[in-house]
Amino acid sequence: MAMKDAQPGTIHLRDYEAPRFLIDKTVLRIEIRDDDACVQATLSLRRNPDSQYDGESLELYGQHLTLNSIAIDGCELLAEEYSMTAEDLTINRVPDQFELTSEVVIHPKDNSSLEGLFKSRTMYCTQCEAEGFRRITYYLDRPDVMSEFTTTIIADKALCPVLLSNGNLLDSGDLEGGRHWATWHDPFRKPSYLFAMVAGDLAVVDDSFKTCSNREVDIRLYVEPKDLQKCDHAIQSLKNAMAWDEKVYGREYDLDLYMIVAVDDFNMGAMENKGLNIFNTSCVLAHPETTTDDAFKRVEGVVAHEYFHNWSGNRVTCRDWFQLSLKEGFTVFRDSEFSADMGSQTVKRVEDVNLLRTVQFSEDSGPTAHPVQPSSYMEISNFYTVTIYEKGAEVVRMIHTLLGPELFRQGSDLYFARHDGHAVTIEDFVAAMAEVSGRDFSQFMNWYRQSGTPRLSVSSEYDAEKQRYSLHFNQGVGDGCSPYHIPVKLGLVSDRGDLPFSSSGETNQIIEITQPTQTVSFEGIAERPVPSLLRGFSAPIKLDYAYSLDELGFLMSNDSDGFNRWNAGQQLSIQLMQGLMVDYRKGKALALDPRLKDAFTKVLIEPASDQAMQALVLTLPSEILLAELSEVIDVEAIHHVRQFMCRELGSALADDWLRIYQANQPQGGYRHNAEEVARRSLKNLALRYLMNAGADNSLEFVESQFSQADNMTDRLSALTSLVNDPREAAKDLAEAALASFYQDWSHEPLVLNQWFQVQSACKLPNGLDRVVRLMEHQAFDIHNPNKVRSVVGVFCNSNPINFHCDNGSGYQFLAENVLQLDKFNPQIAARLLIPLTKWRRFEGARSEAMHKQLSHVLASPGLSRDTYEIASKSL
Ligand code: B3K
Ligand code: ZN
Repeated sequence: MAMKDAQPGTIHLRDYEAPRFLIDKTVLRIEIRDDDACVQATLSLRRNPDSQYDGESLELYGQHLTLNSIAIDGCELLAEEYSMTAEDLTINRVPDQFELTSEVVIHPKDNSSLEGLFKSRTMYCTQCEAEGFRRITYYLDRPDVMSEFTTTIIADKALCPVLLSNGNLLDSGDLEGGRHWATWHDPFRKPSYLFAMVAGDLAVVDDSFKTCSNREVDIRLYVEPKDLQKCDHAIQSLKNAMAWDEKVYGREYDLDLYMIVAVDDFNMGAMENKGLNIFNTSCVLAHPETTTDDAFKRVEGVVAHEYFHNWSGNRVTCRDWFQLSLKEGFTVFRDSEFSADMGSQTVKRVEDVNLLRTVQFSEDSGPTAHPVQPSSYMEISNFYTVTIYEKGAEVVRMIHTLLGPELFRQGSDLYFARHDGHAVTIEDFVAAMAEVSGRDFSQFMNWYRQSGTPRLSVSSEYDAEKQRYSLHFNQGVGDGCSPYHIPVKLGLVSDRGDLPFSSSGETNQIIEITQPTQTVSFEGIAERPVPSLLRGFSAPIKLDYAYSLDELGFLMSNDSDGFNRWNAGQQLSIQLMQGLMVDYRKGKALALDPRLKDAFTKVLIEPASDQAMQALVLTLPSEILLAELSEVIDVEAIHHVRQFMCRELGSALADDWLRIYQANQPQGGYRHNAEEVARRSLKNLALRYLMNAGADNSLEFVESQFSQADNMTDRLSALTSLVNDPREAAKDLAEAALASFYQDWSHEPLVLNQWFQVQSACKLPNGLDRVVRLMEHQAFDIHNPNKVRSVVGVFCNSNPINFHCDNGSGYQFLAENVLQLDKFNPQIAARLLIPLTKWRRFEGARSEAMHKQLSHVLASPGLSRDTYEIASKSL
């Protein structure tokens, strides 16, 4: 809805009211015509016995619909019997039980919001979560109205030979004039947000999976014919996920058919529609020649995520959208455990925590912060956030940590059994966990209801005489904030390894912090240990403990917890870089602390059992993380100090990097397995350091890797190093490499996205000019969200030194693009605006310039509800 003068209203959790009517059956007939589509809906409605409502009117949601006719029990309604606004249709008087039929016309070809029924390239497809179904027909478009759907699709047979919807194919046939039809029936009741249909000219890859009860499930992956070679990884990931969910959660797939359709124009990663997932091509297609190892991982994770939703989201769904994290937090936790099991636990944990600490902590301390269970919203699309997803997953992880795997499984079994086929709340989920464990989760609920990242300060005390070691915990509980229930997994590390706790004989213990201040003492501790706190990142908090640099170096090599070994290294680098930032601001010469060099050397010379971990330990914290940790963000200081460290570590350890680079050259052709992925990541890190150091032969290495690579990981890594190299000699090489890369891949949209990303993220000066030119490139398309994310999104989120360039032109660029996008795709526009909302974190001039552009956005006429909400909350 365009916001003219009226401000969009706010919807509150406290106002939740059970639906006044229910829809037992939904029968749809969707006819795709040359210029539009005609949707006939037959809904079996009845009064909801659980509703207090005793009035006679019925209100249905509907947007951008042209109504042709509407009837109750076959009786056409007269104009005075109903009324309409831009967002709903109200029938003045309805019986207690009746059949409502309606016919509307919609315009998929003009639907650039990519919500509801829209066209992506040659294909028609839908996206209904959260409130897109109301753009298809008048409906009780809310998740607690669950219905049995039967859908007939009619379309031109030559243009759209494939017609799909949820569930099973009932029947199909030909019609006159080269048209045909197909009828699908989904036996599982579902909310309208899980409805999907697809019509297009698609190729299919067939496979099957035998479930634990020996049922054969057909797997079908629909793609454009040119992408048929890129399906293996997604299919294998799906089969792995199906087997994993049976083993770990006892969840079997329920239909005989599981379909995935890949589309190019999609607002997010993928959508878990019952039996018919729709995926952004970027999250399903993978082939070594076109796809990096990171993208392979993403495909595995997203395919699993959508599959796991079949239980956590579809069979048991959300009562209302305030419960979004009920399905998203839980499902992210599930997919993250799955990915960890498929690869390395510690690597996956480090990746997740990096995302949480950079993006989620930043959201949680800014103007769009919200609890995992929000209490209000203007536009629900704005709430598909890292808080709902990643922090939500961390909260579920804490429940898992508190209960242990067996009780957690009993809790999830109870949850699924008790609520199967229902729309429920976060409280219902936690109640199941409380019931099986006999634990009291009332204080724990603060994790769901309060926003902000808790800070836990810890200090230690050792009494040598009494052999007692004490830890004092203090949760700095802010105004109006109640203390959290924080599980802190810890160990005590000495020169001889972890000390056992006398209470259990174990070397790990989970301490539950519930008070604002709390002291925990351990007896029988014969020497002063170094505490290893928050092992495995057992709670999503900021932990303060005054580690000395030596203690961090010690933990880096001696902690038995892999995550904390990595974390100690990160803290060590962070402390040193923060010190250098002070020097930089004072105009002092920078110097590399020998302790970091020593720590790196140790890691470099030890034969690593896990090269992926080795690479992560040797990777310095990102500029984005350093910014997030700053009181006031000094973009230049962060950039220059980090560049300095990369250069110094590169040259100080050049021999080691060279040895690593050479020792890990591919042997015997490309393979995609955990070991080879790890090897590539370490090798490419070594190449980056050699390039940073400006090593003599590094340009030769990078050039030959670029031209000889037999996979996209190595090729793109070389290209990235080349494009970011400040040396004069690298300039022409980089230009040539970009040109030949484009030549080779101009027919592959997903590869071009990477080509765009490398350039948008380039840290060399004049970044904005480059990005403006990229947007004029023939391969750029502002209507394709992947392209917008690759160019504008990457520039504004991942290229701070250029986005925040002195004259404020980066901010103006972003504001202009947001306003343009807002006219046709509000969801993407609102999301893109986020970097400007952080204006309070920057110093004077930048802060003002950002504020000015944000105000300009808010003052612009006709803003969408999406963009209005983000802008107005941030000023
Ligand atoms: N449930 C979808 C997200 C829908 C976003 C709507 N704006 C994908 C997922 O989380 O699995
Ligand atoms: Zn999800």
